[in-house]
Amino acid sequence: MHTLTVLDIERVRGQFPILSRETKPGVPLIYLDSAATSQKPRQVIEAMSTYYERQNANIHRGIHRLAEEATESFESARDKVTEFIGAKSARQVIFTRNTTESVNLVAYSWGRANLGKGDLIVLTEMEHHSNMVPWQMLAQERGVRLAFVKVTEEGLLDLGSFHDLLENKPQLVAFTHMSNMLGTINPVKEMTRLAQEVGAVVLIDGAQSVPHLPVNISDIGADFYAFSAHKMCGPTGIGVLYGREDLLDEMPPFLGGGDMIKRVQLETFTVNDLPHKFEAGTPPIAEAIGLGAAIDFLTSIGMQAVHQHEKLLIERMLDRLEEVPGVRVYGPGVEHKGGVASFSFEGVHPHDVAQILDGQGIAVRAGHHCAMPIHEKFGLAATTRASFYLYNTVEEVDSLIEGLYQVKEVFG
Ligand code: C6P
Repeated sequence: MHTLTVLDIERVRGQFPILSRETKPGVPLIYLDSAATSQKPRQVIEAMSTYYERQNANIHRGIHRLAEEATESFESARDKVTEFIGAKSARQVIFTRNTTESVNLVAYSWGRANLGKGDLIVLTEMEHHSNMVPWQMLAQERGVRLAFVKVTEEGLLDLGSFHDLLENKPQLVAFTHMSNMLGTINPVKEMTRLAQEVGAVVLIDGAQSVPHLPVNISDIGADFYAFSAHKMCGPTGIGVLYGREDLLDEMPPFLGGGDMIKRVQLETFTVNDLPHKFEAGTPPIAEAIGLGAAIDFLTSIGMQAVHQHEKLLIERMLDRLEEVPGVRVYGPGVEHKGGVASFSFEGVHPHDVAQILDGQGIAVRAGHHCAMPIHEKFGLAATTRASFYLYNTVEEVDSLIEGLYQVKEVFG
């Protein structure tokens, strides 16, 4: 069992309590929906309960013992994020609610301060709604133009179309590191360099990359980078916005309230230093501590090992899907693909596929995965998507394939 992987898979799985549950008597859970949200290891759950049981207090405010300990745990989580993503300073790491809020923060603060009528934002056709709608809102409000890098039939970004759009000297270029529908891993370092050469600010949506690949943001060189804790073994309710320090310094605050100020008078206020300037109100303290524990967990395994393990699973999945009649997989081959496979099944609605699989304990996602434009591009309203993480096994991939044969049987 599990001989091919670089991970000690039984040990990894043993750390996720939920993986030992059954979905109904005698039917073990096969969780293939980690692109939506990952499962959480025991050490994340325990770090959060320890905070509530031993340290619970508000941070940056009190001078009592608990407040000091809570502040230290919260800020130490920020230090862990800083190191994990290769940022130069903790001042560049802003805690938000999720990737979506991180992108919105940039659109509201940087976007509204810097973009106006006639300016150009370049996005791609494969963006998640989170990296599309905030820019559409800005475009509608300010008369900013939007243009989209094309996606090829194979599911790769058309770099010729990227080059052409850069000739129009966009002010902002925003793209995903890894597509949540196609699984495509984009050449983000090269794209960042090219966009910055024409003077654009670059934002990368890292919601699907930071959890699954080794990511060094300083090496990539992007100006902004966004991701969520809940997809990387951490809790819901906390995300990260990394930003270039001089840009963050110049940007106006996003939300106003406690903690983001230095001094408040009746009519005016002075803004706090980074990163607190962008963290108004009581932050998600237990969640930050949980994210810190998730980073310790992932670091102990190694992101390269996580990535290699998922490569093995996706390779197996793509190989085996080929033998199932009527299945079409979207996105590139394994060379450019992370652990995500979206597919259609001729004559069967994705919701029906997901429902039959659910009867066998297999959790997959069916729908547009908050990426309607890329589905439309391929003439689809929805797909079924299996997505992997470090706790999935080759045997689970095989169970999925067997499940698909059952779908075939039911629908003839
Ligand atoms: N994609 C999926 O099932 P939030 O919801 O803010 O944590 O993440 C948004 C987001 C942004 N970009 C990409 C590439 C994403 O995949 C996601 C979340 C989930 O595919 C939920 S729709």
